[in-house]
Amino acid sequence: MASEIIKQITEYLVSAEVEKREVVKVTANIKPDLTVEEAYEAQELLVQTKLDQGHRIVGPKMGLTSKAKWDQMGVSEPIYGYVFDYMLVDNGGVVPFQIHPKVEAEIAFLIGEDIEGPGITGAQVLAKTEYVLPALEIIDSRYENFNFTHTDVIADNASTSRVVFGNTLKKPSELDLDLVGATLAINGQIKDLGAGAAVLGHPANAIAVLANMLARKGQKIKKGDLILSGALTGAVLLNVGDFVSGKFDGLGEVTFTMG
Ligand code: 0L1
Ligand code: MG
Repeated sequence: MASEIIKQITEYLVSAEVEKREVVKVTANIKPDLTVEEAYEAQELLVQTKLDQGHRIVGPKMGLTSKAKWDQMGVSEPIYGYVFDYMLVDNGGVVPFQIHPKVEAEIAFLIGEDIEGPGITGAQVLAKTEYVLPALEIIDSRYENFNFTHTDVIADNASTSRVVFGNTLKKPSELDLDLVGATLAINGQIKDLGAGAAVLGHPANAIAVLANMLARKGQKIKKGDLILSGALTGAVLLNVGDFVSGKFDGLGEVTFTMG
């Protein structure tokens, strides 16, 4: 049973999302000493709130998966959140503008068998992955100016807002995912680029870390989960009307317009 303060944090963040309103970070406004455990408790309550509203989980997502982000945030572990069905936008579609969206190019994993930690490796993840596919993740922190601490962003469902999956599905054995390059272009101009190795050396490593983090809570990755493994590129700020294109080596193109 969640404590009153956890309920207050969850309500604060859910209403900010629904009302498309940025708010002061939880650690400045509600609980300065918010721990990682409490932040995931608030996230779990946020997830349960959405499930109670009738939304469906598409899969978990990994965030803060690069060494550069760890140094920036003063942490040594990625974070995770959850993607829901209402967050999905068709490839080529219009993404509704929320607060201050940013886009990242990612590789998604469609999981073919349950993956239960601890001790899971990237190789084990690849063996249990049905397909990999390209994705553009739109993150949209509910916090003013993306100003948050590690625990704030965990409570805020890792800034998750919208996701556009591409249409090219490949078996993981068909690609060297660490070598897959991606470019991110806005209105025809390349704004950033990267490769799979930016994600903990190999995107499958991020999924392995997820399995091991979930195991601490007695949870696992489930068959059928469609999981974002983390950003190959930096996060690029978007404006209304922007046309966004992510091109992935061997995995095709993903596009959307910012509505
Ligand atoms: O998906 C991500 O890597 C984002 C994690 C949260 C950090 C941010 O909002 O920049
Ligand atoms: Mg991301």
